[in-house]
Amino acid sequence: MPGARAHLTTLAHDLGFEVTGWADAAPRPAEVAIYQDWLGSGRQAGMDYLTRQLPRRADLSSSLPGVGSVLMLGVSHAFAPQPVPAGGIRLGRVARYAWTPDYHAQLEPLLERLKQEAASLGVRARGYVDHGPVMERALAGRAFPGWQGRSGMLLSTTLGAFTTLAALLTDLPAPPETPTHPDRCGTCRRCVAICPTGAIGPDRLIDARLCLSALTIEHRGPLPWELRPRLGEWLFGCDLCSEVCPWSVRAGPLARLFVPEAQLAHPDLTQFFGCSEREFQRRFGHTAFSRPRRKGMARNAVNVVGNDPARRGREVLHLASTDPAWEVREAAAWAWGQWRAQGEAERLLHDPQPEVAAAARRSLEAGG
Ligand code: B12
Repeated sequence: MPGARAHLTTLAHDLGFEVTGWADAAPRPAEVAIYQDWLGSGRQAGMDYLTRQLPRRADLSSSLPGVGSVLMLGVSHAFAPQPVPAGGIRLGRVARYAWTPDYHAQLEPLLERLKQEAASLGVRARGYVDHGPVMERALAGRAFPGWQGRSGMLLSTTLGAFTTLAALLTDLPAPPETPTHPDRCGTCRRCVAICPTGAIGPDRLIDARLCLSALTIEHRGPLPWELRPRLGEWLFGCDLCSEVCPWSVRAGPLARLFVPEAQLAHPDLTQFFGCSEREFQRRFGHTAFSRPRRKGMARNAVNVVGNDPARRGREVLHLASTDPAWEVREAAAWAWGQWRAQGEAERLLHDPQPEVAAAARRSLEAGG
């Protein structure tokens, strides 16, 4: 249908997407090979769903038969700093994308609206945001004025790195021309230099075993001992490689569609303790914190407090020491060690869970 592409693009902007562009949906063996190689090297850590997605990512027609072109959509989550609410223990940093209620839930209805509009034009469509079997960055790199930066982030010339992506697969034919967007990283290596764990490879791909984002959001169980100090103040996700990027600095805090909440930017750490998983989900189910679940957030909170140079947040460590989840008590045993609080660590020597007792021993030994 003539004009369908322009019509859908206009609607996308009206709905609040700030960057849009069309990409050819044809398979790209070179990108599939990069992905396969990344999976093969183990850099996907425990995210097995990424391996299962390989065949569908490689061929988008398995998700939408007859797919010809993809409308790529970008929306800014570049927020200005939020005020710290009064009360509670508000330590640690949260990645900006989680300062607003879960973006998947916010974008899915907009994708549905685009899909309905497409249907009214006789176009079949299917929307995805984040966890779908779609190489979002690769497609966005073809569709937007942007490129895959040295940090691995898709950098938009207008929005910088703080750009959430979404994709609308359509059975419209491939766009007539696919412009090429030059790499504008130049000699800049700020993102590589700031990463505390060296997670960014020279091939611009991330080793999720080291990435602070993966460790605080996706990793289950105790955090690797040697990486705990390097997590520093990160409670949920990490924005370091995005915030030092000159393209993000230049773009500034321009988010419009997503609205930040100070309570999510600076949560009271005590909220992650003394409640059941069900209560936690009732409070945070609409936010990104629901992914690591209560015990993941409690573990991360303990890590933040353990790393706090001013030793604030003692109450968090006390709550953690008697937490029902052994992973949280294990983190407490480490954190007391960081604080050189020998007496507190000693109390955990007799914990019924062997991993907790072992962590307490290790902490005490490290403390001399
Ligand atoms: C798994 C995943 C993660 C993992 C692994 C990260 C990674 N970089 O691979 C973890 C948990 C670590 C993670 C972290 C983050 N993520 Co994430 N993640 C994903 C997810 C679901 C898949 C990514 C993937 O397939 N990785 C595998 C690698 C091999 O693929 P790739 O990086 O996309 O690169 C492909 C192509 O671009 C191309 N390619 C690669 N290098 C090059 C180089 C050149 C020159 C060219 C031309 C092409 C090219 O080949 C690759 C294979 O096809 C995507 C959503 C999606 N469906 O794509 C979100 C996504 C990439 N994540 C996103 C975000 C926001 C983040 C965080 C910033 C969150 C945070 N603040 O904590 C961090 C950033 C870490 C970083 N520097 O990349 C956004 C990124 C938006 C953007 N502007 O780039 C996405 C797109 C989600 C979304 N819908 O907005 N993430």
